[in-house]
Amino acid sequence: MTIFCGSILMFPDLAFGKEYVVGDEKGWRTGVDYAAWAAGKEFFVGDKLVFIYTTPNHDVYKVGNPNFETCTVPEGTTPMITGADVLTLTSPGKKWYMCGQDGHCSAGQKLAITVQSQGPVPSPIPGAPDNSSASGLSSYCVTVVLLHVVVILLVAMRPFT
Ligand SMILES: [Cu+2]
Repeated sequence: MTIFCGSILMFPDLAFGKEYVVGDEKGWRTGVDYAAWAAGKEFFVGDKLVFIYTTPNHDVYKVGNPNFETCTVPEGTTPMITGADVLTLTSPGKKWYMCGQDGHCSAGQKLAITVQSQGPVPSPIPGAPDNSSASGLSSYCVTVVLLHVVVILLVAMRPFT
């Protein structure tokens, strides 16, 4: 258990900041079911979405729900156009993305995801609510490791008789 806990404490970032290529090998284009792609995936703050597509055939707009539903490009918004756009999920909640090229969104080139606030590591913000079981496990691990350190110190400092 101590070794297991030690691994969690030493390598917390292994379980943090996942990168998702939208559509996997199909990338970002028409003819892909992005609802099916997103189904079953869990997105957390700190994860990244990568949109891979041919330019200038496609682009990526981050939109609100009404624009998403109606496939309307929001006025005054600049799309991402590099063909390999990396987007870090910085806040929890529902997120919507669509292609702004004529007819693409209504042909299914749109993605809706829900971002969760906590990854499976302790929150770096002191005093933040800490209610995930994984975080609970890490706290437990910290306690276990600290107890071991205390016991080792006590044994080491015990006067020889
Ligand atoms: Cu497109």
